[in-house]
Parts: sequence; structure tokens; C-alpha cells
Amino acid sequence: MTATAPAPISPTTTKRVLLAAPRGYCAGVDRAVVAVEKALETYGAPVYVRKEIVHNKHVVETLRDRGAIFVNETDEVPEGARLVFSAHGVSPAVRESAAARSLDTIDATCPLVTKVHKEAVRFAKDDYDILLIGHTGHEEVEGTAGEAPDHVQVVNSPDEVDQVQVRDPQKIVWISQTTLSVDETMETVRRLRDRFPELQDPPSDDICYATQNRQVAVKKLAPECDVVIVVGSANSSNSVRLVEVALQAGARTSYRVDRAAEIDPSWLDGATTVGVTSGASVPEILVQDVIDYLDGRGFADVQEVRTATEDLMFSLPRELARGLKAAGHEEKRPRRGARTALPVEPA
Ligand code: 0JX
Ligand code: SF4
Repeated sequence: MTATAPAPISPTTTKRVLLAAPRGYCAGVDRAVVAVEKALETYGAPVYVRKEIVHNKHVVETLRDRGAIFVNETDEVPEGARLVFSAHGVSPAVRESAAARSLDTIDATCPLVTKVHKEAVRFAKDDYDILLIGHTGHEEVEGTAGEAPDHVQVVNSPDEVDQVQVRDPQKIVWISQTTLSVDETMETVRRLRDRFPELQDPPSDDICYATQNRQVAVKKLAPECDVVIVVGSANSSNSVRLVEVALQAGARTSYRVDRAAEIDPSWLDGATTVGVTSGASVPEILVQDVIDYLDGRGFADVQEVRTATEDLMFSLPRELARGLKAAGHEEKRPRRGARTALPVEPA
């Protein structure tokens, strides 16, 4: 990924759309969705998936139509069947229960989530108190906390900092969920450090490049916008954060939709500039539907506001790559931009 100098946005009186870039699929989502698609192609249906492979309704429904079966826990999967772990990661306890059922697992955990798991393991080994900034109940937080349950406590927001108790204020470190608001997380860290000046930082950013890039792009266009429409599902942390970031950056209003059909026409009343972006789990075709919808309401001028370019691509999970090779299937896949989008069902 390289940062590019953003061009200034010129004011206008004609109806226009400012389209954020980067937006949509990140490298970890692309890898996870392709992993399920390739598993279905190679082994045939059904392929079981623990939780939603990524937090996007459209992706989940499309894969379900192709033969994926989404379950909440490993005990819902028949003994010996094939199970994919979602991009958000799993705890060691989940891996153990899958092994106990002799499940043939494919681990689609994003490598950038795995990096945070490894940090938790390492700091727990050194007997640190680990403050995991993130949202209780989110799969990623459950997975990361599960690496070191005796050492991790979750801090949901800046307001929770006052309740944090540690054994030794000289030996604490913070780590985080990958899909948080950068600004809110830094506020939580600032308050933690006020209380615990010796608080250590993680070795590198835990909020991933994709989350950061999408927030920077929406911040750039938000001050110009009467409304910012964020495409993404309600349980998608990074998508929901984009609405908050847009509002904090000066958008007059901002709404999240799963698809164009959810746009309320009254949101556009009196609007001249509409911003559009999407979360890291959102196929581009859903954004294009929103652009088409806006075009139909007079917002024909679409200007891209790009703040970075991304070219990261992760290789497929090792166990799947081995399976593809054994089956004589091609492991190579097109780059994200070139990849055929998942079909969209009619509104
Ligand atoms: O709810 P999240 O933003 O963490 O997940 P989503 O929407 O599936 O995004 C991509 C997967 C992120 C994993 O870190
Ligand atoms: Fe990986 Fe970031 Fe995408 Fe999550 S949002 S899957 S951490 S690249």
C-alpha cells in the first residue's frame, strides 16, 4: 500500500457523488471468501463454516446458495466433515474442539489477526497484564482473548478505562481488535496511559492497514458531504465505524445500508454532495448498485477521492493450497480488482 497525495475537492452546486478509495474488500476478506469458494469447487458441498466467514449478509447468502453451511459452533458439524474458520479468527479452545471431532479444518483467519494472537501469546508468556481494546462479544475479540484468558481483559471504550484493574502497573501492554476507530482507540490508550504511565504499546499497529485506509478516505470527503452512505452489514465492526468516523469528520448525516434498496429517498432531500464508501467485507457490486441508485436521482457526477492505493494479497490457507494441489486444481487467483464479483440478487 502506498499513500498518495489527495487532490483537493472542489466545491460545487451541482449534484455529485464523492466515492471513497480505498473502500470494500481487504486482502483478508478476499482470501477468506475465495477459500470457501475454492473449498466448494474442490470438495463439493457441503462445506461448513464456523460463524459468518466475513460480516456481510450478501456474501454469506451467496455462499450459502452455493452449498456452504454456516454454524455457530463445532459441535453442530458432523464428525470428520470439513470446516472453515472465519476471517475473524478462533481461540485455541475452538481448534481443540474441532480436532476432538476429527474435523478437516481450513483456517481462513486473516494473517493480520493471527499477528495479534501471537502478540497475546508472547506477552502472556512474559506474564504481562494484557489490555485488549475491542468489543466484547465480537468473534475476533473472543479469539484473541482466548489465547491467554488469564492475562487478557477487554476494554470496550475510553469510558471503561477507570474500571481497569492490573496486578502490576509496571508490566502491562495494550493490544487491539483490528477493525476499530483509530481515533477512539487512541483516546482509550491516552486515558490508560494517564492511569498507567508505564503502559507498553504493541510492537506494531494492530488496527490493520485496511481499517485505517478506509477511515482516512472517508475523513477526507466527509466535510464536503450532506450525507455519507456506508455500504456494510450491521454486525461489521469496520463498516459501522465508518459511519461514526464520517460524522466526526463533519458529514451532516451518515447512514449504513446493506444494499441500495435500503436507501431512504428522504435522506437525499436538499442534498448536493453524497459521499459513498464501503466496509472491508463488502463486494464492490453492492457499491455500484448504490452509485446506480444515486445516478437515477440526479447524482450523475461521480468523483473518486483516493487517499491510498492497496495491492496487498495473501496466499490461500496452507491446508487448502495442499488440497487444491492434490486435486489438480489451479491455486492461482486473479487480483481482487479483476475478480468476478459475487452476483447480486434483485432488490
Ligand atoms: O466486524 P469486522 O469489521 O471485524 O469484520 P468484517 O466486516 O467481516 O470485516 C472484515 C473481516 C475483518 C477481520 O479482521
Ligand atoms: Fe485482515 Fe484487516 Fe481485513 Fe480484518 S479488516 S480481514 S485484519 S485485512
